[in-house]
Amino acid sequence: MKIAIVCYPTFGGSGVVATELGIALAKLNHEVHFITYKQPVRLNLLNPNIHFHEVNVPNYPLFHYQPYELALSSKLVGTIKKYNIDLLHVHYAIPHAYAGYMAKKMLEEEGIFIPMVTTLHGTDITLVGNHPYYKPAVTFSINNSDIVTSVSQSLKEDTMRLFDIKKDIQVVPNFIDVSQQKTSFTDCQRDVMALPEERIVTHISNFRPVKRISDIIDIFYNIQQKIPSKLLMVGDGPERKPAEQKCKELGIKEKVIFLGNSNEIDKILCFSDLFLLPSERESFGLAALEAMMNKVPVISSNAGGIPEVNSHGISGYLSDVGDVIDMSENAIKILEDDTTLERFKENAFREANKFDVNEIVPKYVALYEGALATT
Ligand code: GMT
Repeated sequence: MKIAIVCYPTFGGSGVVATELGIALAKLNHEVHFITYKQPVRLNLLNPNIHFHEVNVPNYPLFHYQPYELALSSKLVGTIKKYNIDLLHVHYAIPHAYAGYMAKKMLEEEGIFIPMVTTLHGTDITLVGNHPYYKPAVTFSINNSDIVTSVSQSLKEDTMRLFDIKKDIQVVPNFIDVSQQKTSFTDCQRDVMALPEERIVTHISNFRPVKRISDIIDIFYNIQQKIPSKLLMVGDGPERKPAEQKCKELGIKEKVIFLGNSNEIDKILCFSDLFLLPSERESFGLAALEAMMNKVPVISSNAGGIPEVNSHGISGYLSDVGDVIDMSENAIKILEDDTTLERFKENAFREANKFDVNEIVPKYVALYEGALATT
């Protein structure tokens, strides 16, 4: 098949999933065309089946807001025609499903019929898409996609509750490639980050308010009072500065390392002992799954789709949003002895295997085949 993928090229989970999906499809000998405004951060172009087409938006002073949707839909029309693309898969409804629908309609005028699969990722539904300014356009784009998928059962339920949806939504969970887990667990260079007797606690995100960064600092503050430890904060966003300030005020500045955005997530997770994800909302929690694949147990909230990924008492623990005491106690329970930590690490890895690329990508391929059969 020839598949066009539209996504955000940044560090966010939706872009990562779209990129990994494209890579997996290319390995299965499908021809994959990424169409976005920048090369996706995790995309390695050294595969003859992978192509990247940049969407350019010319800057015109009349426009207060440059019309990205217009440029994207035009680019889609051109690329789909030039490469005889069979199917369009857009990740994140806003504005991708909207632009994709316009491209579909323009192509129909020329007698070209192309199915569009829309994957909902989370904030496109629960935060941004639900805003009254966007809601009618998001509802329309979802209802006019040929196939709609969501990354968790929880997100499907949120979508049905928040929007007037006339389409069936298929749940296709996010995935990881367990075979990519090459880093040897004995050669993690953890001494670069911590003393031998210290545990390493990690958080990775875009540092948006929804991640409850302040809770992470509170939880770590409690942990380090009982257990020698370091906290690695990976990523960047609006809550980073306040978090750095809070660490100073609590007197734990020396124990918390802010690493910024990183392309070396596997290396960081390799020497991590625990992952914190106390989010207010989370449709899935790909970062938690990536941690589990690297044998890192997860202390998380029970928001959204996280319970579909992190199994309570097995791969980590779940607590109510904001219950930092419970999260701290659970973290200490896992970290305080080597045997317990080792058990949780093995469990986390075993649970992560349920989301291996070989289990999940065939589900997308089956949906593509179904969509093509009815076009
Ligand atoms: O919040 C983020 O981490 C970024 C956001 C995005 O749009 O990329 O992530 C969403 O999609 C990810 C991939 O499907 C999910 O794993 C995240 O849970 C989801 N974030 C939220 O729902 C807040």
